Amino acid sequence: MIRTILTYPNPELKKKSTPVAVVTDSVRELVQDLAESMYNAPGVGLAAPQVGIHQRVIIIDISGKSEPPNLIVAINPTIVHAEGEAYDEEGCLSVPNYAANVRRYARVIVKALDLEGAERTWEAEGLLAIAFQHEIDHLDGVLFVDHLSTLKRELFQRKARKAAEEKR
Ligand code: GNR
Ligand code: NI
Repeated sequence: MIRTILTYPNPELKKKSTPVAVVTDSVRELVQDLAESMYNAPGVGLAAPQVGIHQRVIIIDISGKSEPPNLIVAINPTIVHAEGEAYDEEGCLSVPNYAANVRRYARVIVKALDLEGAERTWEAEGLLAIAFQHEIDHLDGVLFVDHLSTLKRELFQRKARKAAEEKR
C-alpha cells in the first residue's frame, strides 16, 4: 500500500522513533509499504516516520533508473564508524521544492537488522553514505534543513511559509 508522505512542517516529523523489539510480519508489511511509497515518489530512501510510523526502520535504493533495483532495509540502524567530510546537495520527500548543500560524513559503517532479524553491516561512501545519514536523522526527528546555517534555514522557513500561504 502506498502511504502518504508527511511534509514539513508536520510535527510528526520532529518526533523520535522507537527501536523495533522483534522483526515480525507487521514490520515486514511496513517495509513493503515503505518500498512501494519510495518507488512511487520516487526517492532514493524513506524512513518510517515520514509515513507517520515512529519505528526505527529505513529503506534505501540508490540504483539508477537503468539498473536493477537494490533495496537496502535497515532496522534499528546505528552508525558505528564515521569519517571524512562531504558537502553535497540534498533533497527530501518531506521537504518538497527545496534543495540545499549539507555537510555530512563521507564514509560511514552502519549496523542494523535485516528483514530476517539478522545483524548486517554496510560500509558506505558517496550517495549511499549520505542517504544512511539522512534517513537515520529522520528516526531522530531531524530534517536536512536542520543542518543549515541560521541564515539559510530562515530563508527556507520564509519560503515554506509563503508557499503554504499561497496554497490557502
Ligand atoms: O529522494 C531523496 N533524495 C536524496 C538526495 C540527496 C540526499 C538525500 C536524499 S533522500 C531523498 C528521499 C528522502 O527524503 N528520504 O528521507
Ligand atoms: Ni528525507
